[in-house]
Amino acid sequence: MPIKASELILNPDGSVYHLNIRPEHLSNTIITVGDPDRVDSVTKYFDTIECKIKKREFHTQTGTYKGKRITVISTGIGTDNIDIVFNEVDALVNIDLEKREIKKDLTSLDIVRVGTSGSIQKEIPIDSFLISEYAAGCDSLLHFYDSEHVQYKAISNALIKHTNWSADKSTPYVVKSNPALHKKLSSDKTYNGFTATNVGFYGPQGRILRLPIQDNNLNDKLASFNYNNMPITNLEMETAGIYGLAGLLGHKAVSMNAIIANRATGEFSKNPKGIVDELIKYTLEKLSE
Ligand code: R1P
Repeated sequence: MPIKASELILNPDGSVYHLNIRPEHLSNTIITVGDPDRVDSVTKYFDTIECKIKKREFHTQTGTYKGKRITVISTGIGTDNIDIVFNEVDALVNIDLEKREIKKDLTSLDIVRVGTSGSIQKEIPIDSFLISEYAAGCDSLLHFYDSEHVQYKAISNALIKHTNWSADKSTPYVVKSNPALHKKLSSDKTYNGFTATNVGFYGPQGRILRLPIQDNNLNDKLASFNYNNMPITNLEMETAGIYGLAGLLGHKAVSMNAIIANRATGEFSKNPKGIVDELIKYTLEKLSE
């Protein structure tokens, strides 16, 4: 049965609904960034650019870096957008858009997030690079999918117990990076991390401006959690969704974080753009090796 027009929405030119791109616009190696302006910050290092396509917060450019074809896509902020980007990117390679049928031979994409993040450990300083080996999703995205088989339940159960996690909040899910891609992007320049992906920037990450929060000690409890010598290292807003959906769809993913804030010391980078630029160059070099 073909997938109905209401379920897989295509634009009149055959492109997928939100990303606005067609299969020929996509490389099998993808860099995702949160900020749409960061797409140019990546592709300014490219040898060639073959397309630039925008719709809403989703800006896409495909080109080559040292001869390697790479697509850069902005996701905007949050795992709700990750749901859109990952399902549409997957449809571009794994669904025959004319027949509206899942292809027999599936393609596995390499997907690298290049984003910013705040450390919650004193020892992981601002202006460093962190690569997320594991991620704990405090959003609910993965719970909408049949996803038990990609989750690390023993870790999430330990986390729930350690933090005395309120049942009013979505149950955290723990997911993992692709080991081969994690290894390829790791070096002595990267801290290895366990990233907590939060559903907001203020209350959900323990920031208090005017509103009191449900658990004043949540960040301290996350920082003191330790599963087999693996503490939670940093907070951001996409990685767990990326790992969860990549795992379910059969893609390889890893998340690279420029640490621009340290929540334990209260510091913020004096040059966040500079460290993001360094992480972009590092990631492009590693991908082209
Ligand atoms: C919040 O300011 C945003 O910055 C971080 C968070 O994950 C969230 O998307 O990443 P990006 O800089 O990649 O957007």
